[in-house]
This record gives sequence, C-alpha cells and structure tokens, in this order.
Amino acid sequence: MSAYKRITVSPVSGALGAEVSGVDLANLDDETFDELYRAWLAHQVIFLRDQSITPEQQVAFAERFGDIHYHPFMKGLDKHPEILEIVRQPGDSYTFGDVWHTDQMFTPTPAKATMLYALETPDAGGDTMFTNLYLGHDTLSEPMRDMLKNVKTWNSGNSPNRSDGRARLDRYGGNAQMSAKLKDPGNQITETAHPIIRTHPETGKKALYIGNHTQSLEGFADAEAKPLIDFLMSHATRPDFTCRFRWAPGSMAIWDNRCTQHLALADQITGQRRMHRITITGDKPV
Ligand SMILES: O=C(O)CCC(=O)C(=O)O
Ligand SMILES: [Fe+2]
Repeated sequence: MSAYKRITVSPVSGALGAEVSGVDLANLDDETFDELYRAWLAHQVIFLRDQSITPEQQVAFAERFGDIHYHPFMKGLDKHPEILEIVRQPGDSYTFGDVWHTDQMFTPTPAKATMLYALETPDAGGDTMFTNLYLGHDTLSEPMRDMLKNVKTWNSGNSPNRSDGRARLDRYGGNAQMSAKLKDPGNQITETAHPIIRTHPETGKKALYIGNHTQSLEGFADAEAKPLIDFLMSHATRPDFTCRFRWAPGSMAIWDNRCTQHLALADQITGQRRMHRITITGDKPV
C-alpha cells in the first residue's frame, strides 16, 4: 500500500530525489502539503512539473516550510524581495552555484530549504545535480566517523579557497545579470563554525555536513585540513550518491540543505535560463 493518498512519488535515482505528481501549487490543500512535506523529508529533494504560479503564490508556498531567508550577498526582486531571480545567458562565463555546496552554510543558521522555480529553460544544458549527505556519512569507515565526531568546519561566504580564491565580485564578473544583484552584507555574519557531522532536526539521521564554503577545520593545521576536506568533498559527491534534474518551464525543485549538497552545471546552454529562488531559514546545526 502506498504511503501517500494524494500524491505519487517516483524516485529519480538510487541515492536521493523523487518526482512528485498530483500537486497543483496554485491550489494546494493542507493534506496534500503534509504528504509533499513527508516525501521531501524522505527523498531530500523533490521535483514537481508543469506548475504555473505567481510570485505571491510561490512566497505563500515557501512560508509553509518556515520563515523566508534573505541572501546576505544577493538582492531579491524589487517587488518581491523574498525572491532571488537567477539568470544565465548563453555565453555567460559565470554560473551561480557552480560548485558543490549547501546553501548559506557560512551563516549561523544556514538555509533549511531552497526552492527553485523555472520560468525559462534552455532546450539543453543547465541541469542541477544533488548529492545525499546521509550516504556521505553512513559510508565512512567507523574510525573516520569516530575521528570526525567532534570536528568543526570553518565556513566563509566570501573568500572561498576552493573557488580559485576569488571573492564574489570577481567571480560574478562573467554574468552581468547576477553581478548586478550583489550587495554588501553589512553587519550580517558570513563566517561560521559548524559540526562536520550534523544530526537532522526532523529525521534524526546523521549527515556529513560539508560544502564548498568550508575553508578549514577548527584547530587543524592547514596541511592536515586540506587533504581531509578534499577527500570528504570527493567522497560526499561520489556519482553513486547523486541525482540530476533536467528542467523545463514550470518545473520546481525543493531541496533540504541539511542533508544534501547541490551544483548548477556550468555546461553550454542553448537559450536563456531564468529561475525564481526562495530559501527558508534553518536551525543552528548540531
Ligand atoms: O541554478 C541552480 O541550478 C542552482 C543554483 C544554486 O546554487 C541555488 O539556487 O542555491
Ligand atoms: Fe545553492
């Protein structure tokens, strides 16, 4: 018997991710939302197709997940500051989110969820990949997990060692529409330590909480931390821990940043790609 009465849930890979049908975001009742939320916790990222919603409807849907998070470095739409519009054109040399990461890991309370709604998509290119950080944790050896038990990462929003050492303004130069949205974070905190093994507050499962914002490991010498971070990042993003989503206009992806990483593929796109993104505030990782 299916665990769901209103929705149909079809996994897209052996690792994580499921397409969910039977949901109309323009007309969503509480029972359907409860099933969708359960599917989201179980599959870590869910994908909806053929949705047609206004910015107001997207904001209302997002608020069912929690409070809206505002990106410290990026401006939202003038009329809808909750929504960050992500745009890429053929020929742009910068792709927003083009390295494996988990959203806003550099803040004390990183994003719980991110939802991306596709308005314009190229015929080919511009897919998004996701990886399962529960698997990243569970497949480490016992001695490695033991060693990491009390280790903390140090994460930065604006000096990623791991993006050629270039700060945001410099990196975003290859995409005029994204660099125009950059803003000064003011006095918001953009560097934070977090436990590298985190317990998901809703599922109780342990995840390997690491991403490209991770610069170092607290108390470790750089010569010790770098190879360890390199190993853990390549382990966490093993192809068999991932799934890949191909967008079409009206597609929506909602991912759980507490147990996944994602990456926007910086491949060739045949036409403009334009998405509406909202993030939800999360808890302090423990
Ligand atoms: O555009 C995408 O596919 C994802 C970009 C990203 O990293 C994000 O929206 O958090
Ligand atoms: Fe992201």
